[in-house]
Amino acid sequence: MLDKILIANRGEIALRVLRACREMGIRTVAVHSTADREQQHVLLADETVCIGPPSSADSYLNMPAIISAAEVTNAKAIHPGYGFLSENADFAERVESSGFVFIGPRAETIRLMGDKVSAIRAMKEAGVPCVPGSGGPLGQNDKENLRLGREIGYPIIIKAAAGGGGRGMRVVHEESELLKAIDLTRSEAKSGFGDDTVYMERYLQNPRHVEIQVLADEHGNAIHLGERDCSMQRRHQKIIEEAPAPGISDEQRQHIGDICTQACQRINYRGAGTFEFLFEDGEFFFIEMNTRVQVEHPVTEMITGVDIVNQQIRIAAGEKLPYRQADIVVRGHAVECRINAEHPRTFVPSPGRINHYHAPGGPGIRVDSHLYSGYAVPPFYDSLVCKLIAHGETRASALNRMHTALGELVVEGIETNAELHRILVRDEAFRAGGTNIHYLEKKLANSTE
Ligand code: MV4
Repeated sequence: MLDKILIANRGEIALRVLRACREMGIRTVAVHSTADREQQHVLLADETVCIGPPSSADSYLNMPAIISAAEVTNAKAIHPGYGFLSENADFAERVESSGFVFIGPRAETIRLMGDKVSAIRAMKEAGVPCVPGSGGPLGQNDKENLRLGREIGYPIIIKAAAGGGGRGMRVVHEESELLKAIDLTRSEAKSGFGDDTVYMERYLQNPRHVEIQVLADEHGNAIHLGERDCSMQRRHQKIIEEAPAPGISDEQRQHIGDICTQACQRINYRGAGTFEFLFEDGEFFFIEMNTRVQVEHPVTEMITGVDIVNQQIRIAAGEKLPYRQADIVVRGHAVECRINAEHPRTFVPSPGRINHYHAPGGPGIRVDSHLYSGYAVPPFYDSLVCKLIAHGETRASALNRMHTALGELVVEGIETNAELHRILVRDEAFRAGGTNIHYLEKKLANSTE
């Protein structure tokens, strides 16, 4: 087993990884910026290394500093968490070539999935249903692009191959706008990502965002842990996630899940991963694959009992998955509310000192947060400060428990979006289940009219 792991992240996920290590008897190294000396995981870690100034570019994205920290502390492996360097193929490569274990997929897999065109091509070949589209990069031939557009049918979405997560996209409603839109997306992609490759898909107008969690070991075994619905979002930031997705039958789950595990075996995937789908009119359409542990992984852990971070570490250590698909049983329903340090109406970040913090509790409640009374939320990073997770035998019970938990939560000294969550968990349409990716933005627009 890996005896010492360096955690190349901060906030709640760094604490989550630290807890997994502790439980497994693995020593921990916390690397942190000068702004993060008081982070809960830094205070709890066996060893700490300051890797740079507050700016992420000089600390959490500073590859030489992180690898040097692994060298001086004699860590065996690096867990990248999410964000920062977690999906950086060059980092994974440098970690491995420096003699450390990267807790994640092979660098070549990260690279394959980072390019959305090659990801879609690989998934299509592996039998995963994709959105009807160009199936490859667009060329410079206007006539050919117009023909492709007509074949796919309008509305169409142009996406940058190097984009993803909502960056570098443009919707085209009619043929007369197509060529201009391709040009614009191309030049934005060039300046934003240094790669002007773009592709085309049929634009789905009212989909839900449903994703499948997978685990694959180095010995050719792969399982899925069912799906999550992450449709409650604003500007590509997820606000609430849940598992299982409302309205998806056991048969549908097994069908799409089996497709994903077979695809993992076909591409020789390793580690935890997520297949992102748009779900519309009962059909799944693959859009992207994430090669990291995700913010919303706890809802899957709550309904399956599988510790995803523990499994990531075991897989990285070369162990075989201890589960076969038949061992995975979905039990009940789980919901996660992301509590952000932000102004409740403007959504502007609200950093500052927490005078008073009180975490909720009770049956079915889990709190993943690095907050404590007296901690100061720095202004330099993501505004996620607390994840409230509620599990219940039914969706209604999980939502009721969440509502109770939100009532107990106290975060004083900064502003948060907790009140928005209190409204959403009682929202009639959300409670009915199956609201789409546009629901929250429409609701917010109506409430400020
Ligand atoms: C789409 C789409 C509709 N049709 N692709 C946005 C983030 C990136 N992961 C892909 N995205 C979308 N791709 C087709 N063919 C709509 C979105 C989209 C979206 C997807 C998931 C969650 C929230 C979203 C918000 C706006 C647009």
